[in-house]
Amino acid sequence: MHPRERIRNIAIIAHVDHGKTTLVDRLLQQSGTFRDNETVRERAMDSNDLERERGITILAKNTAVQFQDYLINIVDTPGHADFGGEVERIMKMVDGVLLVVDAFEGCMPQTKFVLRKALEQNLTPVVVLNKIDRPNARPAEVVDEVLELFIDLGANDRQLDFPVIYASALQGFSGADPDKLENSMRPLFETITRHIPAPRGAADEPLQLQVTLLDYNEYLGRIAIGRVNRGIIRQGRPVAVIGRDGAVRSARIEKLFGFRGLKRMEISEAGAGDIVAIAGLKELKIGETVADPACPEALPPLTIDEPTLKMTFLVNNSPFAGKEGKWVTSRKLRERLYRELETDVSLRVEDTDNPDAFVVSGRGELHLGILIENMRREGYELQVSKPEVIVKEIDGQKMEPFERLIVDIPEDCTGPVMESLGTRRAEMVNMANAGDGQVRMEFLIPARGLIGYRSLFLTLTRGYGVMNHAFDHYGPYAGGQVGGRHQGVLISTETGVATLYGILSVEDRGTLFVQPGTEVYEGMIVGEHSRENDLVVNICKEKQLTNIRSATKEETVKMKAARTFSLEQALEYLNDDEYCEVTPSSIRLRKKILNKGERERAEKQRKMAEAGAGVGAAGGRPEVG
Ligand SMILES: Nc1nc2c(ncn2[C@@H]2O[C@H](COP(=O)(O)OP(=O)(O)OP(=O)(O)O)[C@@H](O)[C@H]2O)c(=O)[nH]1
Ligand SMILES: [Mg+2]
Repeated sequence: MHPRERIRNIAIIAHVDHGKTTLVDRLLQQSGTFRDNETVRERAMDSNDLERERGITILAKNTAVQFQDYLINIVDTPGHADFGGEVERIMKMVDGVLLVVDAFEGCMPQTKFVLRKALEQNLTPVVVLNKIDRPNARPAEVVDEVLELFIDLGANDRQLDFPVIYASALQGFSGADPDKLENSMRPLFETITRHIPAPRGAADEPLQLQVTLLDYNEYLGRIAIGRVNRGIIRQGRPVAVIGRDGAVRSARIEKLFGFRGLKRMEISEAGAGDIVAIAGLKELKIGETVADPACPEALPPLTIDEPTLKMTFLVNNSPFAGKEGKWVTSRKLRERLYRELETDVSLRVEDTDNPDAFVVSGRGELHLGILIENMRREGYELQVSKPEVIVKEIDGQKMEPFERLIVDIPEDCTGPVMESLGTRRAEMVNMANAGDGQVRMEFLIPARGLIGYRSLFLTLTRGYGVMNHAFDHYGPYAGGQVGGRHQGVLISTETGVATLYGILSVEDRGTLFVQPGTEVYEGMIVGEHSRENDLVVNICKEKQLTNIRSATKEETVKMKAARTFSLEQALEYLNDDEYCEVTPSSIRLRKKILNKGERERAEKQRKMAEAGAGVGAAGGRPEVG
């Protein structure tokens, strides 16, 4: 058992890509966790497939390193705003945070979000100014920005007294003075052990541990991770588990693990302050307390910020349903969605009147997108609707989520970007001109306004713009239509195979999403119209072959490249009357109503209903003039 005074528990927090996982690599390596001849891949903690493909951390993960006689438990957290719920929860496990800030980019929306949470939990911060090796790094300015951020967030004197370590996680050097850097992470290790307090909690009190993270392993099944709040946890001992509803059940700690580098090491016991993994408690859920059976007292429930975005998930009922996936029924879909709730506490799933449809709410498009991506890889087919922000009623007032948005753009794009954000009801709160042709602007914007904005932003900035945003607060509903897609779409009238001839015949109407040979169905969206209205097209038509020569000529005609969508791009693209169909091998966009005649009838009815409502509203107003 590690003595409590020699334990340090820290979380590494930052905006996306500021180098958290790379920093963990370096800490692991320089603490001698790996053998000299051991080859360890980059960003070793980003262990799941999607994380490696996308180069981002999705799930928080634990590790631990030894420095001198200290055991440092480290939690690597995701930086993307959508996984903020994860970060918040993790803060309950630690006593201090390393706030990593990119020495070039400076403070970003998620830097503020995570720091706010850390200060609220009264954690001890250490600031790591990372990527100091970047040629355009501006450490002095960024340190000022960080200090300002602390003051803005109402940090107390003790918190304001944070140490700053300048570092390059990539190249492995660090130091308290940017001009005297050491070729190691030792200065950072020393700052952690000196500045971050040892965990509190008495080992001689009854056991109490709250499950904060869940993991899964083929051999061990479900693994629960948490910090021993007080007492001692022992392998083989009976315990009481207190559910989130307060119900108490009995269980036994079958296997107990401590963290050592990338591995978990079986241990027989761990005392207050340490972070452990428990296997063999099948039903254990996040937020539950594991306690001494003689004293089953629950720890306070974990509070997590509410979801801000919802989507309808439904059974795939497209004409191609069941062709590509293994799991297609509503029972399977429902089971899978409810199973996700066990590990993802920032997700909500609700049944609807329609047994084939479920409302799924999460923290953003990436959060829900990752769930969909995981499901399609597991063999599910499903359809999803356009993401909608969750509007809440607070004290009788309609409130909607607002995001803090920071854009870095070339100076000459300022006008168009401000105008586009203006129509989306963004309010500028800050603007800085770096003097090198780049401008940074900060906005508060209704989350609605950001749905689908990224592609327009990239067009307006010719691809040079960078945008970053994170949830800021719920504010009064801004009202009216905000954002959305302005272009209509091209819709297939036929079910069949797209031909080169068919595609060429409609190419001047807009941008196609499909290539010759793609199977399409009636009502499927096959392109974007260059105008605002939708247009039906037949891209399956075959040219009447009159002679061989024209047939060969056709083959040599070049068509423009089809536009392809990633899953998140597809979700952003959707309109209210459309679905995205997702299968293990395809992402298709479609109209909810596939048949043109039926679609037009429904549209007419909708317009009539709207006009009816409009007349009613206008009726109260006397006509002037
Ligand atoms: N030049 C330089 N690049 C770095 C440094 N640290 C990290 N990077 C690079 O920055 C990118 C992001 O690094 P990650 O470690 O994945 O960042 P992260 O904060 O874990 O990202 P998320 O988990 O997705 O939020 C990678 O390409 C790293 O190689 C550094 O000290 N210097
Ligand atoms: Mg990471």
